[in-house]
Amino acid sequence: MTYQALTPDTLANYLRQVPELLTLLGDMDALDIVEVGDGNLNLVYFVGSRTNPERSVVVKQALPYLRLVGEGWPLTRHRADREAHALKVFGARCPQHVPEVLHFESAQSLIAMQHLRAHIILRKGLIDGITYPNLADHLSSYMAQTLFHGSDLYLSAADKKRAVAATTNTELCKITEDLIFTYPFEDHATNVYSPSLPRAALQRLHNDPAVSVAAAQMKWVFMNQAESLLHGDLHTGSVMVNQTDTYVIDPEFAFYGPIGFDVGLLLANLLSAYLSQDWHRVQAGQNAAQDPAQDPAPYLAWLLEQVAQVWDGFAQKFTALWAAHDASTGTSFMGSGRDDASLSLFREAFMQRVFSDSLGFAGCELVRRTLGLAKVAEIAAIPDATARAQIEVRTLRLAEALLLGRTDFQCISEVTDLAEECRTLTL
Ligand code: SR1
Ligand code: MG
Repeated sequence: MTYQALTPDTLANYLRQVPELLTLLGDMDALDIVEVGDGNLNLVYFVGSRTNPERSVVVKQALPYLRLVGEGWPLTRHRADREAHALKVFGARCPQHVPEVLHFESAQSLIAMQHLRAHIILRKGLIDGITYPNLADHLSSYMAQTLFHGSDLYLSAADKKRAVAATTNTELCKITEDLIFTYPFEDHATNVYSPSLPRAALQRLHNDPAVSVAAAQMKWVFMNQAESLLHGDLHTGSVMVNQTDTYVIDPEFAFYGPIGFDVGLLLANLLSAYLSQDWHRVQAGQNAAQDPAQDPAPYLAWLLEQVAQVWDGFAQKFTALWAAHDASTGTSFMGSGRDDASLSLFREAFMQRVFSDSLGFAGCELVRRTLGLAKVAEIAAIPDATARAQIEVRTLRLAEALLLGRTDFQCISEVTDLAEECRTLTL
């Protein structure tokens, strides 16, 4: 069948012809099919039985253009192949945090997967001030498992090179290269500046050669450091949560890149949640008749704990996987017969370099979420233009300090201290 962008009606007919989905969904005449996609790229359908809510799936279909912009920004549907492959690889490496693929058809660019009915998008949960007791533990485990097992520290040199070749993702990498590392750092036509953002804040960033150089250096690392199979777009909109589980979805940007890119994007989006809380918690207090004086402090502290625990947990788990692998195989990336001191020194230096990379990428992500085309709801949905600009100025200052000082930070508490300082800056 030639490709067809599906509607609720045509999707129902499609599903009838897929035996495994027919079995799973049961009575095909009693299905609710709703398009729920609010991302930037694809169609997303919730498909569920009216008679048995347990019987449901999510169907994701790539469009031949960028949904955020429309047909004026054509895009091949290759990303669905990339996503299906990445879901399978990550699912094998970390099954507890990756939704199961139930069906994939490349010709239709269509993936049917496990429906996470009891979960919500993490970004929304953070805007609503919800805490998740397992969040940092789960996300640090996910990153350690996926990033270690895709690297030369685990795979044979030949397998790793085959994996790099099999996962090129030229078009979506180009989106990242342009929209994260290039356009936000110049006065580009695709940038979107919020109405009250002071020109001085913009000029401070755009006119500083050190910032331009640092952004270009991070872009170079992104394009040239094929360390592991990355998720490639690991922001808080790519995570689904509830009080017990955490799932990482949407790896269509997956490719072999620098380990710090996944870590840095996640840290940046947690920091963005932190910097925007003053608005959201005050708003929640004003809207809640029973709790008019909501104190933002506990939630702010919880968010910074997540930042710290995500990094520390990731570093500890990645290093532990590495040490255990070396011990069980009796050899290491360095070669065989190396003394423990050399092995430890190499691991420490490696993790410190990943830390610096992560902070540089976090800085770029924070800049692009403020000045670039693709915004984040915790900031962009603030209706009070002055309050929004205040948060944007703080975000840009934090971004600049992370980007320029990325190799100076020794530990994550220095980053959380800096975020606390930036949160108090005034326009
Ligand atoms: C034009 S696509 C914009 C952004 O949406 C995706 O989620 C990626 O973050 C991309 O940069
Ligand atoms: Mg996405």
